[in-house]
Amino acid sequence: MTRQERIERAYAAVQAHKAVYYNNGEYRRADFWDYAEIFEIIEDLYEVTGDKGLFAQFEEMYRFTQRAYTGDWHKNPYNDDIMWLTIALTRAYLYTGEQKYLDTAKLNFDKTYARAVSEDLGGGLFWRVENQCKNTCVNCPGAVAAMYLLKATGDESYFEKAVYCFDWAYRMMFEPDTGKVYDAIDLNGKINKWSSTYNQGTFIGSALMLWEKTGDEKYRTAADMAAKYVKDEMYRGGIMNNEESGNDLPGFKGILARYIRRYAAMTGHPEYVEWLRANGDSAWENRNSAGIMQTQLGLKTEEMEYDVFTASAAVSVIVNAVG
Ligand code: 7K2
Repeated sequence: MTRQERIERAYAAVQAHKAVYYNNGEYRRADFWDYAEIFEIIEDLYEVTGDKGLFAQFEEMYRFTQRAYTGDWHKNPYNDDIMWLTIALTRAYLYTGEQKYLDTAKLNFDKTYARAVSEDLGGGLFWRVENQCKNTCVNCPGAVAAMYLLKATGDESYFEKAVYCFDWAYRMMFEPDTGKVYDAIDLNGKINKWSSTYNQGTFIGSALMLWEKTGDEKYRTAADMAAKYVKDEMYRGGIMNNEESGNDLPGFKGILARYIRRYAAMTGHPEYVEWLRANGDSAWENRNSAGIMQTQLGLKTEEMEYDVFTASAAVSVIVNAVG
């Protein structure tokens, strides 16, 4: 397939998902962080195409966050949710220069970081306001969010925060010899060693951003190992055909896809984009009559209504497979 054909397929996948789920400026039944991650898919489409026509949709999506969550998200007890939406809004600022996106992102990152950070369990951020566990899904997105805020503001204190969150994940949640990223640790010190596509993805992403900034090979090697683990150990280079059950697992591989694209581009490893393409091709062949794809990328999509986040995963894979 040519690059142009891949771009056309990416638009077709986004449009099919919008046709089913988007109405009146909102994605129906998308939760706070589902919304943030769907927002990021539209941003990925901008990154791979440079199409400024997408900015109107950023604005619509921003307006929805204001209507639904107001400008101050502190009522949401999930610190991770706020990191995800910070990432989406800071990216929107970096592409458009629209100051209000950055103002909202910065205010919410700052408040959330302050309430989540502690020295317990070796440092890092708590997952929720009850302060019961520290999870990769808040610390790696926290590091990514801080690195985007550094780019947006030039304020080096965000770099220190990114290092703090990532180094915690590196020390507590990572197996340097295999590249496996764990999920979480609770206050009793019990570690959940389960690995998932989204945690591998944000670990790779935050390591890459720190490598780009510092040139420190520790970060590059960490990204290499985590990328290798997800492609070669979790999936044996094949089709991602799991994470189909659970509230939010079905959307996770969409998060991985964007960081795999960047990994391939930044490190000169085209085989990683080829892997995304094989996954995207399989999903597309398995789409239903509405152009919707389920999250088991190797299985036929039924003629039924899937959850909006579930159905976004393959869209992200196809968008990011443009490379
Ligand atoms: O237990 C955490 C995390 O460590 C684990 O990986 C996932 C598995 O579940 C939660 S994180 C999921 C939350 C994200 N924020 C919004 C919440 O609605 C959602 O439960 O799924």
